[in-house]
Amino acid sequence: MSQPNDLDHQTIATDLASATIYPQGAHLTHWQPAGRKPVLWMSAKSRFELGAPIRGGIPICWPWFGPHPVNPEKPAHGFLRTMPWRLVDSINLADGSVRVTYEAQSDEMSQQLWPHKFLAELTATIGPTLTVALTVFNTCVKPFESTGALHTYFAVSDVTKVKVHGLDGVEYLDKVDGMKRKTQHGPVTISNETDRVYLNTESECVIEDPGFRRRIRIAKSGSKTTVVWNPWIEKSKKMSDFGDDEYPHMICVETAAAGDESIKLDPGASHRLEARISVQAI
Ligand code: TA6
Repeated sequence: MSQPNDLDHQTIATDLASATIYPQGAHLTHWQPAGRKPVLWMSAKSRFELGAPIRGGIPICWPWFGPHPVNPEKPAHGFLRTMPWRLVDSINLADGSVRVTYEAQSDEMSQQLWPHKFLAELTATIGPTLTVALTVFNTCVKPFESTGALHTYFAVSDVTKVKVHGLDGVEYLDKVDGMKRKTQHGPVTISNETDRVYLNTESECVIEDPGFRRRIRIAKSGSKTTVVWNPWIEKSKKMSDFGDDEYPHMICVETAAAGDESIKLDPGASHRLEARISVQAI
């Protein structure tokens, strides 16, 4: 089984926080503010192989979210998360945070999967809070349309004890019930496989975790869709890179442009999808 060190990665360690980022997919796998537990969840069974998605942290899903809308042979959640990115900037900010910038651009392989030219930029500002932003530029001579997400996996003590606030009254597509449109009542709680695409919401979400005695806030911009996912028992067993006993310790709250929402970019235009993550003790 591949190990975390089998793939090139960058580690950042300051007095304020530590983080790990893999140039493959500009994939942030670890963020831990000083004095707190790690905030992002990683599967102990994740693969660390060229071209294979990493299970956990913040996968970048683009230029489509979920299965390809037409051709199921194409990689789920697009190809950006398995492309090679390059570190183009790393700067120590005045407040002690570190901001790193990675870039990837279309190439022959990507254009076989998706016939458009683009430049993608991922910035991560690492400190007591974490700000992650995906900016995509249309470098093509024709418009293109995409969907995507910062597919963030959060570490929790016990998912059955967690509440996700911020989605009360929001309509969602229930992917485990035939994509039925439903309305959220109160906080989201998890007691079985949960895969919901919350629509037309720009709200901040808060993961309330009594076991870890913390709240994780996820504010966002450039996104009108929030996805909440926990695979629960049977789906976990079907994923080779996800331990059978791991589902109680994670929840995905994803900052997305998907569901009813897609991003249309004219030549030269860009879109920025941003998540701002912070932690409070309770
Ligand atoms: O965001 C939830 C979801 O779309 C689920 O349906 C599940 O497929 C999950 O993403 C993980 O997808 P992956 O391709 O990373 O295994």
